[in-house]
Amino acid sequence: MTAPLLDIHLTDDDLAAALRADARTGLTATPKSLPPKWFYDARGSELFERITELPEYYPTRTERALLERVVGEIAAAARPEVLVELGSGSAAKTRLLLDALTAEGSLKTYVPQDVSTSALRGAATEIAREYPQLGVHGVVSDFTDTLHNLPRGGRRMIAFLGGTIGNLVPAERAEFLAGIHEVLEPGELLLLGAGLVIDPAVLVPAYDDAQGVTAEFNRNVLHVLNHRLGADFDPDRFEHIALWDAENEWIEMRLRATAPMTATIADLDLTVDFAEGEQMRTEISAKFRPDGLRAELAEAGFTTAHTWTDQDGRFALVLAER
Ligand code: AVJ
Repeated sequence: MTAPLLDIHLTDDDLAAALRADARTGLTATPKSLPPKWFYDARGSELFERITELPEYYPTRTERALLERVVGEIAAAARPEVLVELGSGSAAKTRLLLDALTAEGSLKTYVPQDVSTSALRGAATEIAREYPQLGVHGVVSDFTDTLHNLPRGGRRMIAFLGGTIGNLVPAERAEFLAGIHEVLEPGELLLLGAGLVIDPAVLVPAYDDAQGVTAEFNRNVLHVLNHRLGADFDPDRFEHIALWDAENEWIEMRLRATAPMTATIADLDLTVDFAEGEQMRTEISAKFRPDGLRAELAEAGFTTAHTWTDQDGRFALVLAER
């Protein structure tokens, strides 16, 4: 086995500065909001792993089963030499893809990307050991603004799975997809996983589970501000809200102040007041219609090669070509 390469384009200082900027912007805005990327410290990542195992949270297992069913078709259609995986957090899907792509015989290099150096180093080392014939070249970066730091050369397929595209509002999505289009060469590919618009009676409980794991995940962003920015939020006095916005076709998670509160964010020299009942947006998770997804990809310059969906029409995998 060759030790994996690791390019670090994002330091702890960069991350700390980004958190400070996001917290200041979001907490001084009206209405207040915080970006979902800050859920994922060690505790938040663990809570997300628990979410993926909840009976109500269908996306992860649906995408996985779909991928299991069609990964051979994806491999045969795509035949990439390089697999780039954005936000390579969870390893199970990676192995499905790597198994199929190595069986197809085209794959030479795996490029996992993540914001966490420690998570990426661990995952890259593990994959390098399991797939000794593959070159592994990890990239520590923020996927929304560091696409240009991806290694070039060899026909690439960028995989962006899990439905994380849904965390972006339409304008951000357009910019993100155009950015991917820009870094790809003609003939290179994007494999996108996206949650579909389904019955809100199924959708909403997936983001508001009976055990309250999602509620704790939502409140975790306040724990992150407490630990990383010396804030003094009382997370337990914020209530979890998940609602379906039918017009925008996204799930919106919010934290609702159950009493009037003042929080001090020491590292920002900032004090923020919450009125009783005030709601702060912490995440959108947009759901798509296959036509809409293809239209957004076309708008960014892609041609859509294939769309696969599960039998219940809950999740889609789209293979798009530059
Ligand atoms: C990891 C962004 C795909 O939007 O479904 C899970 C995050 N939020 N439960 C999603 C999440 C609440 C998840 N993604």
